Amino acid sequence: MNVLLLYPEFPDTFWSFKHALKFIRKRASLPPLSLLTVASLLPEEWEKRLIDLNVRKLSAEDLAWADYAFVSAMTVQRESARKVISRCKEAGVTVVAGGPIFVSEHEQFEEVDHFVLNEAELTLPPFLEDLEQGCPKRIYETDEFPDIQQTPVPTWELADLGRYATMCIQFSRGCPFDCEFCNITALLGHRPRTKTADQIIAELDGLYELGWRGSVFFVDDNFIGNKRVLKQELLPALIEWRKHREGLPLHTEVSINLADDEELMAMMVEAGFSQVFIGIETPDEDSLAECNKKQNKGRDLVEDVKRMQRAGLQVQGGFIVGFDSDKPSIFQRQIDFIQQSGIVTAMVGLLQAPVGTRLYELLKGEGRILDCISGDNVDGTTNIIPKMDLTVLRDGYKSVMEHIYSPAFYYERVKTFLREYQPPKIKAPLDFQYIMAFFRSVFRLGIFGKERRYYWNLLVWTLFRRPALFAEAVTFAIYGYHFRKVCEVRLAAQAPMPPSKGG
Ligand code: B12
Repeated sequence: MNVLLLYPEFPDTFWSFKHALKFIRKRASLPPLSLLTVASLLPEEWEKRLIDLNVRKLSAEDLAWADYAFVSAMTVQRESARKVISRCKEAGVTVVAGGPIFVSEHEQFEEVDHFVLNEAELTLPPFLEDLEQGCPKRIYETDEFPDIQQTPVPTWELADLGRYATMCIQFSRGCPFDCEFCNITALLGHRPRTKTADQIIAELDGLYELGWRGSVFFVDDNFIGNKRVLKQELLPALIEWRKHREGLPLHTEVSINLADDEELMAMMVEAGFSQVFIGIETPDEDSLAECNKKQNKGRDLVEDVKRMQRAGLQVQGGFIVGFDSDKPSIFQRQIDFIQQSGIVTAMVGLLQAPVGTRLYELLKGEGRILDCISGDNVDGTTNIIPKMDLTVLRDGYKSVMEHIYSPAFYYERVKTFLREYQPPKIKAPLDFQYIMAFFRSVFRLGIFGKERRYYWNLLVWTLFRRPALFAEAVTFAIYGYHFRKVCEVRLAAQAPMPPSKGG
């Protein structure tokens, strides 16, 4: 059996990092961990080829070789997923699909032969058994959650590691919190399920043996969902593992209550974590109450962020505007918050209601759901009818994005962050492409960029004030270029709202 593992292309979005990746000559930020995991669950004797359309093309030869195509996608990849599925069908290749977009809208994909939905650890084995018996069904789904201590190590060998900026591994699935707009608990449950420390060490060993020394993203929904297991098992094992290794700075996603636990922050930093993404959403207490984001309420959120930065963790943040409680003053409050906290990478989106969330059910009941979502939560679209006047919301959103990514605000925010940040000490070998990225940035941003005044100001300021953070300053200058490019495209297109049916 010859199997293609197909990952559709991402559009040019905030998280694609397309414009930044060019500086380090990489094609994509992360490989598709879903398909690398599915590959390990398929029979060993099957021949497998990973075709991530973000890093390479699907050729006629690939299609002629294949019996089956296993496709994985999230909603934002809808358009590319449709195209690649059609190409497979035209070439007579049987299509099996799984992953978030198919869980929420499989009825929209008539050409797919088999849907293996939810977590493959539970749904793939019955599909494979039926296939062997010659009677595979169209849909395999479950409302149970597997024990991921049985999940095999991803088949890293299938990915061309050199084409990616970062690698990804997963320690846990699920989140203990219950934010109304988030579909994680619907997809993966409330109780964080964790792998063992040995599993994670085996996964890291696999990457290390393949020569990987770059960053690794723990793609957990909330890495600190089970603090006891972290403190007693995983982090001590990671700290020990790191003693004899170089490189591999770690990133992950956490909830804001990490700021309350000095010991946990210190252990994470010692284990090699240097960056965390947090859903901050809004500085407005009423809006936090409205969306049931209890863990963010009643806090000094700016101080929480600074505490993490001082501990050695760069904080990236997710923000939302368009809650029913939001007043027109929210836009300026979000700008002020983002600037004061020094959150350089701030993902700001309009409130959306994904299928499967409580918000979706609630607004459906109120007749306020318009259409399916675009899948990109930073494109200024929404599938809900907001309480705030649509023009006010759209203009306010535009003004937030224009402000926070304007060179003046952006570079000032980078300085705010660099002033606070205590970088963790991770010994990493010098990567030639990162040195070249500096020279490319000099050329593109420092000579030809509209932001050149701010660029040179930041570099000189960093050299005098925080010389140890020079690499971070260059990286942020490059990120800023990407964010501005994405904003220019999105805002110039006047962000269609709501998105059209089926993308
Ligand atoms: C890593 C990640 C990313 C990476 C993607 C990189 C990559 N190449 O994959 C980055 C950071 C780029 C990213 C960005 C975004 N992401 Co994202 N991301 C995740 C995250 C945290 C982990 C995904 C992962 O690797 N999991 C580990 C693997 C092993 O699990 P899995 O993917 O679920 O796969 C399992 C099953 O789904 C199934 N399966 C999956 N595919 C297939 C295929 C077949 C054939 C079969 C049989 C089974 C199967 O089997 C697997 C094993 O059980 C998830 C949350 C989550 N926990 O899933 C969100 C998630 C996938 N992202 C989401 C979203 C919305 C986004 C963004 C739009 C913005 C945002 N809020 O983050 C952007 C858009 C991307 C872009 N470039 O524009 C949503 C998707 C919802 C949807 N319906 O599409 C999720 C579910 C988070 C959420 N809150 O809802 N993301």
